[in-house]
Amino acid sequence: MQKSDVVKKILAGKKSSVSKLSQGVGYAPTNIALCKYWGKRNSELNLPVTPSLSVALLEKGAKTILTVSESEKDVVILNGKILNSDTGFVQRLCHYLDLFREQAAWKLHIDINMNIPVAAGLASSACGFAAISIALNDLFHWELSKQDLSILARLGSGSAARSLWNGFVEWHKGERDDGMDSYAEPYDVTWPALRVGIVSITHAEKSVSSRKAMQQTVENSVLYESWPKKVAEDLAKIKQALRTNDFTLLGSTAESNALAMHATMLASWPPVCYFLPETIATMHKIWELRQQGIAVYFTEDAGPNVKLLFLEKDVAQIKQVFPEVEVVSV
Ligand code: 2P0
Repeated sequence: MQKSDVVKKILAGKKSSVSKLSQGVGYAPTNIALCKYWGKRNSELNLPVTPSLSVALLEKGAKTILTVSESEKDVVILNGKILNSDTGFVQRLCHYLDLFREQAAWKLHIDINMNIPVAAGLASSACGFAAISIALNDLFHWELSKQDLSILARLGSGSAARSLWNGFVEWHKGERDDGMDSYAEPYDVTWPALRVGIVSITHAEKSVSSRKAMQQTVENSVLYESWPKKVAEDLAKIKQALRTNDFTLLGSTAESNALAMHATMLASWPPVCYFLPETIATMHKIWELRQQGIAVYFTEDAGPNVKLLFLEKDVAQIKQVFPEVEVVSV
């Protein structure tokens, strides 16, 4: 089963033709997984080995405007700058758009504005591909459900399946070979006092893509076989924490889940280590703060940056210890 077969299923009876200068607009928030997605059962369709659960960051994300153009090729503009067409990011986007072109009939200006660094472990591909799927739906007037858009976004990047909604979102792993049951849905609780603090260690692009790191971990990490069990336990605990507003359970489970994910990749060969010395120093600072009775936990993705989890009442204390932290509501 190819990506294009899934697109055909979802777009059956819909048109993908437009006139020049038509526009489509999409916005998607970025998301931070509290229970991580790490490993695929199908890498063509980005079908995960396990379910995962994330929280969207309010006001952090990607806005994309697609304009049908007369150019001979797609032009990608990121935060006002035209990107070179042979960068990995542009090639990935253009291949994704190829899935929706009928006889290459149209080319696009793809104008993306993102207020998070690209490819530094802050889920830029998640909000990027979700925003593009929403903008395509707008451009072509497909009127797809969010469930279908979640599937289309997943074909661009797995974690993009979760970026269609604000708040807490669960991505079901699904069982089917065609992935039509592997989409995300909101987990319907709110937690207005929860805060995410972004401690940026570096904005540099990561040295190993999460895609490659994930594949290598599944293929040769001796610890990977324990990962699905860990996720099943953590997912249940996180849902319980969300239902009962139990911050200690939420924070400790999310932190433990992230560390277990990093342990699986450290145990692969060649080893994958996204931590920099400053990442580890930040982790120790957080553990010290907890010793002092401050309820702060962390999570980390495929990059060296650290995301703190804490409650609104502790914002001042957290800012004192981490003056450079960017505090985001969820
Ligand atoms: C997540 N990450 O759940 C996990 C945790 C990074 C660490 O999803 O190959 O860019 O496009 O499906 O979604 C990053 O991987 O990978 C990711 P692809 P993706 O957020």
